[in-house]
Amino acid sequence: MPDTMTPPVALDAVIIGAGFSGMYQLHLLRDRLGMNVTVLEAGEGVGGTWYWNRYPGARCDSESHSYCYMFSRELQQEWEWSERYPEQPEIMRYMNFVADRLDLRRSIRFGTRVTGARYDAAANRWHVDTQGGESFQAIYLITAVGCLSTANVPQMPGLETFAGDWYHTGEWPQSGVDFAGKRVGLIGTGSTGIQAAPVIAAQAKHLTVFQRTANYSVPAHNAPLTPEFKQWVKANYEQLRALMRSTTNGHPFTIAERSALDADDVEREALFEQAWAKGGLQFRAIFKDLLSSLDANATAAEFIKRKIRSIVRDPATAELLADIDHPYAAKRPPIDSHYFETFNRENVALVDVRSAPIARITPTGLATTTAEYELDIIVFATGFDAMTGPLLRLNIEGRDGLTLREAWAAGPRSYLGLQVPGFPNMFTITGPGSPSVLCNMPVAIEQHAEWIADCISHHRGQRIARMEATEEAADAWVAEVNRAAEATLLPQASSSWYLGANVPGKPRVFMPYAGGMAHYAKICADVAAKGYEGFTLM
Ligand code: N01
Repeated sequence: MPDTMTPPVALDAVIIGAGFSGMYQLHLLRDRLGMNVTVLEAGEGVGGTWYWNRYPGARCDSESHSYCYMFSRELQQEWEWSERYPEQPEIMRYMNFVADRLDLRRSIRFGTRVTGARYDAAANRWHVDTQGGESFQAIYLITAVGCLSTANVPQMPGLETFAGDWYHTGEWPQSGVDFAGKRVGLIGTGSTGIQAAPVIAAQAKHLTVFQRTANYSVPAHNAPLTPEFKQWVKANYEQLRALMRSTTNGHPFTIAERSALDADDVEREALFEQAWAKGGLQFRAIFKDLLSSLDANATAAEFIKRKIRSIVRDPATAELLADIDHPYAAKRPPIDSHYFETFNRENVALVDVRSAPIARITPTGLATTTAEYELDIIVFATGFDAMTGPLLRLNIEGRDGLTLREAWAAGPRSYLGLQVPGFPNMFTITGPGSPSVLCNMPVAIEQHAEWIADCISHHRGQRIARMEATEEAADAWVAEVNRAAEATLLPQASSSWYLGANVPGKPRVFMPYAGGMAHYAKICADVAAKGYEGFTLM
């Protein structure tokens, strides 16, 4: 260490990230276990993904009464959501409310980006370095970096020559973007592009949506919450919490027990209409087998395609939007506020960049292989280097010099999505191999943060200094993650970020655990009950 450097700060635990997961983990370790903990956060405030994703229309697809912490009755009773789906600024207000209420800020270093973390076996300590030159030492390293926090900006030749402005939705300027009078190009039709398009179209002079893969979407039917509903949510705190923890995907609704194939055509259509009128992610739950049977899935797919054709007036545009190449919900299903209706506006055009791909960005816009488009602003709604990207960019080095990048060269490999062999005392909240993105995130996060806190508490009590997942346990878990995925239609969407297929060169491995949140939580509890089976404890 050069003389000029200050000695590292010695801690019990370093947590990276102050979003939903980092904030709760801090509360558990500091306030429940009395540990000396620091959270390192790149942003200038709490909020994690919501701090950065400020794009127009940014709103959570989980319903607000379930998109919040449920570990504390007091927090739930004190907070009141205004709309069925919380908008980004309201989520930020909520996160700040929690940070204040739990007095979290004093343990968080904002504006502090982690550039490296190295395990020192002799000292049994993690050394964590930051961009600002600070150094921290801790027994435990806990990554709370989210699954969708590393922007994927496609390598398009000529981007540096573009005379206008360009933005990725996941790194949106804090000051916002003024679209008035501008010709805007929006690349990407995932959940983000589908949320942003209607809002940009209402503000810009002209919007061109560049679609490579057409996508399903179901109306959100967002609306202000009624006083009766708000009261019901507070009165039913325990029931809601228990329901969310007992379901496959952590949402406050259960999946129907009937098959789409058991209903006759009239009955099935009526049920889909009912689900469409209700809107939101619940659409998937109207039949039990939409994600397990291709035939059942086709009934939902055809229903949504008929809806698209009935909404979009120009037949050629409608055909392009309904020309969807994967089963419904095999990619994360978007929900929208007037997305398909947006294509009926005079100032909106849809361009198919599957048949004629984007060739380059020009100084004045964008060129596909067949045409040129003049643009003042380009918005990349092109997604993320999901799940592994946020972890790999931390430059983590474990035991015997093994880097996480080397360990995951063929794709992520973990035990329960919680620990990686070769990386002792490192925990990955909602890491690859856990249900995370297939679940309502706060539910997945609470389960992980609680399991980690219980584990650390147990080990401190038993004087266990080191915990590491075994190679055998990780191999068995990877096999289980693959088995669970294969039991669903999820791997059938070939361009899905669940598979890493959206980032050129990324290994194709189905990353989240598709066996269901409640089932997964039980597996984790059993592992703990059996004395942390599958981990080496020293
Ligand atoms: O990203 P995506 P997203 N040329 O990867 C296209 C969560 N989320 O930011 O499918 C042209 O889904 C790409 O095309 P293709 C949610 O989990 C949550 O929309 O690869 N197009 C696709 O259309 C979601 O799933 C909320 O052919 C290119 C799009 O860009 C996840 O974030 C709200 C391209 C990327 O879609 C990611 O969603 C919003 C290229 N070179 C998002 N490269 C909540 O409500 C990519 N595309 C919580």
